[in-house]
Amino acid sequence: MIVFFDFRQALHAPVRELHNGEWVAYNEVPERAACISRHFSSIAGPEDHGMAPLLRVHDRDYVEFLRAAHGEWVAAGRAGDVIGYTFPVVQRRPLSLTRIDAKAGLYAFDAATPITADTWSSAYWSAQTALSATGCAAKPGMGVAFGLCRPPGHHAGRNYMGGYCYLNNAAIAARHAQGLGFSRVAVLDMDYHHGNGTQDIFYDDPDVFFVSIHGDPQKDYPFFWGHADEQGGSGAVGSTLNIPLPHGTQIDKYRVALDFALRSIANWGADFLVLSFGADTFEDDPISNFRIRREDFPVLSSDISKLGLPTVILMEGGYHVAALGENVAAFIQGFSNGE
Ligand code: OKP
Ligand code: ZN
Repeated sequence: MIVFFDFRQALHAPVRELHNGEWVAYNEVPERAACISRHFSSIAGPEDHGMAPLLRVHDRDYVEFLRAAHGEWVAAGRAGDVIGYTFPVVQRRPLSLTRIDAKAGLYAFDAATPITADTWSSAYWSAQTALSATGCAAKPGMGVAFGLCRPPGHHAGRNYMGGYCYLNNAAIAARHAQGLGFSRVAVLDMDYHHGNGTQDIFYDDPDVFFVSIHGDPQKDYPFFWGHADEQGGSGAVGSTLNIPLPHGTQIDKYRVALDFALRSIANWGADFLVLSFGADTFEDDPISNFRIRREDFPVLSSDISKLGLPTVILMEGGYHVAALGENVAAFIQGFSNGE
């Protein structure tokens, strides 16, 4: 399996995030990517596809904000990471506000997504990693490739960040696959948290099927999205499928949900699969509540490989750093078994 990663993805290192009224150490640490990469003997650097594929998903003003935010923060005399404190929950619209404080709130839905001096570089190369892996999976005879994306992407929307995510790598990959000639692209999101950004980007688009298996948002972040009744906008009803599962879910029930997701993808007639893979379904993950064991991961990936679709696997979450490399390697290994 070819693995893509760029060292600049590890530069982004926010100090802290706001959680339950307290500042806590940032969970999405650079070491996550490092410990995964150590489980692969050869790693390819991504090609630079430039800005165009990013702008097929994200608004230009949002991308410009991401790129310039930390510089504007420093120019305003601030120290530390950019974090907003005023969020427009009603009548949000593209105001041409100039204060960085205002923009930091306009373009975010939470306070878990700080911008550092290196965030743009890391997010940009994470997206390039997704693009290169997609191009590789799309080649006849290749079948599957792994983009070691970090920072992750699935919570980021067209013009907002959130949940440690800035650029939506999976959505950028899906649009890229379309550009390479695939007309029925499915996104399967297996991160513990619902991929609200990816869902939002494709909600009214009948040509991309978004399926997510995740912790029930009644109990878990991101709370406001990922409920079973969210099935796609008018003109695209049925092109979103949400499968929320309760705390404590183990491999047996998870596998039933995955089987349903895979049959739905096959019935929809997918010709390319983007897999948003989070290892935070692991039993000891510090911020999640499923009970998937290390030996379960290759069972899941083996099930997915039986779809027989060209597949790009993109890294999302997974926060038990000591076990993360092994868990991801086990998952990737199960995929390769069928090759
Ligand atoms: C990102 B991904 C932890 C509370 C949760 C944000 C979670 C983002 C998860 N202090 N805050 O989907 O793995
Ligand atoms: Zn997650």
